[in-house]
Order: sequence, then C-alpha cells, then structure tokens
Amino acid sequence: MLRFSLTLSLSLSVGCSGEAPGTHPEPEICDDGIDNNGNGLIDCEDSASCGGLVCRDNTNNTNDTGEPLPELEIFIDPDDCCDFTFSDADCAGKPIGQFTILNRSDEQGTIDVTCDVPGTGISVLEIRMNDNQVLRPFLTDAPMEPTSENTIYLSYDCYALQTFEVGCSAKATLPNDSEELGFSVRAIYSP
Ligand SMILES: [Ca+2]
Repeated sequence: MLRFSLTLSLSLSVGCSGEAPGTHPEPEICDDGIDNNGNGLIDCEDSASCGGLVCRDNTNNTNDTGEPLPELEIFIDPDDCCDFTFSDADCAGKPIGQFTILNRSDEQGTIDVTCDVPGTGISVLEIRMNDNQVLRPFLTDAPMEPTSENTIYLSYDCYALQTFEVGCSAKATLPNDSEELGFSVRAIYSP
C-alpha cells in the first residue's frame, strides 16, 4: 500500500509536458488585463497567444490604457462615410459609404440601422450588410454572429433631388450589452 502511494505521487508531480516541477503555465486569456501565462506579456501584447478581433482596435486609440477592448464597437471612418454629392443621373443606387460593427463577444446579437427623415419614417438610404446583396431601407434585428466583423454598406435611393442632411443611427445589441452610434449623412445635390 505504501509503495503504491509513492508511485502515484511521483507520477503526478512529473506532470505532462516536461515542465519543471512546480510550474503550471496557464493559457493566456486575452482580455483580462493579467499576464496569465507568466511570460511578461499581458493580453494582446502576447501575440503568440492572442490575436483576432479581441486584439483589433478599430478606434485607432493611441491612449493605451491596458483596458480590454469593448465587446461591441461601431466604427465609422469619416473618409469612408457618409457625405456625398449626387446628380440626377447617378443618384439611383449611388454608393455613399460603409462602416464596421465589431462583436468581440462569443454571443449572438442583432444589428439595427436606420436613416430616416425626421417625422416621416421614410428612409433615404438603401442598406446592405456583409455579403447579403439584398438592399433594405432599414436593418432591423439583423443577425450579428459571435466574434464577427460586420460591414454595413450604404447607398442612396434618390429620395430627393435636393441638398439635405439627415441623422442616422446604428445599434448593436447583445443579451447584456448594447452600443449605439449616431451619424449624419450630408447629401449635396449638384445637377
Ligand atoms: Ca491575460
């Protein structure tokens, strides 16, 4: 009985992969602000262990606080969206920009995008998401996959042959979190 106990404890202490006795490397968790595996690199600094969306900062935030990136992020590059000039000839389906919604969580969510004329409910845009070619006046409860990068494409639908500005809203929703961003579309009519 004594011999059996000694043999068992010896085999346990040697462990599994030839690591020195007493060390048990933890896998790096990429969003907890802790150096889990003890290699001196925290979260996304440890590029051998962490990458992908959880480490991708689309805000171009130069203020490195070490805080985990948010679960949800709506990123509109002003160079990509949403001011445009149009004429009679090109207003139908004219591409006017795009933006990105990141879901870094492992949960399914939804996306809503509206761009309607205040007080009317009339959409001024046509919207499509990712590879879906169907144009819609609104996105309502569009599925947002876990750990996904979603591109929202906007085009103009000839709502009016005049210069105008309209406020839009993009919202991403998870079971326990949401992020909403307002943005403006400025259309300049140039016949
Ligand atoms: Ca960590």
